[in-house]
Amino acid sequence: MNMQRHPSAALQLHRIVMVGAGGVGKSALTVKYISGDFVQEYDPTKADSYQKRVVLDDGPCTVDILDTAGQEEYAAIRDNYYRRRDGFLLVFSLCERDSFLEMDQLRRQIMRVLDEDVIDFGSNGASNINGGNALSIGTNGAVDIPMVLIGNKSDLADMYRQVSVEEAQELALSWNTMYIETSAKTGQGVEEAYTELLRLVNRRKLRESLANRQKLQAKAMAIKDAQAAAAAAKKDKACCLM
Ligand SMILES: Nc1nc2c(ncn2[C@@H]2O[C@H](COP(=O)(O)OP(=O)(O)OP(=O)(O)O)[C@@H](O)[C@H]2O)c(=O)[nH]1
Ligand SMILES: [Mg+2]
Repeated sequence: MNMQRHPSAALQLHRIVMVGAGGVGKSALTVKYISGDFVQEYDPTKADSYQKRVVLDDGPCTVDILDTAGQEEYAAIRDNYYRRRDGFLLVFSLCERDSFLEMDQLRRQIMRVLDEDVIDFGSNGASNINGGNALSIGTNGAVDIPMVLIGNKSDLADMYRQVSVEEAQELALSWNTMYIETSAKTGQGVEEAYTELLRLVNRRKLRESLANRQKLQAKAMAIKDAQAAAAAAKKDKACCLM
């Protein structure tokens, strides 16, 4: 199989964020993914951070997960969570329609914050290759951000479902991303959700690093051409004087 290896695969750190309303299961999903355990009790989060070594298709990497607060009282500090992050898991509960209806708004907030960073990037002229958000403009002109839509608590969906698969898929499609149903209790879809997001992040970084390399090569060629032209002009001048 012809697999493309990331130029610095061994050093990859992928920084992702859990986003969604209070009580939808962001912490429970994160703990399930990190340790395999299910946290039964509800202890609202302010902000927690976890790290795990994982092996993706092209080698090992470290995933850093920022688990944010869904509770409304923390809404004002969310902007800072989204900065300098590579990917986003947007989580709602299949048993709570309001948490689904909040998704589009939360996505807009992420886009707004990352857009501001693009504007900052333009005005101060600094590079965002390593330090900034994983941002680029997609073919449709929208900012292309690695993101996956998650419908959690699938173990309760038979009894309490308030959001259909079709409407969740439709929303994900309108974001140009994928939709996955999970259960932090049974583990259904959990590994897949994180792995799919990490793949999107990885692909994005690979594309960016190739584009940067091409830009550097083009710059080097332009300098070489300019130097050759200057040398030729100097030679012509010397000939004329003789
Ligand atoms: N049955 C079931 N319960 C779940 C699932 N995921 C989370 N829960 C429960 O839902 C409650 C809230 O889960 P949390 O993970 O703390 O929710 P959160 O999104 O982190 O909430 P905030 O930190 O306030 O934003 C807890 O009692 C969990 O045990 C799931 O997939 N199935
Ligand atoms: Mg939490």
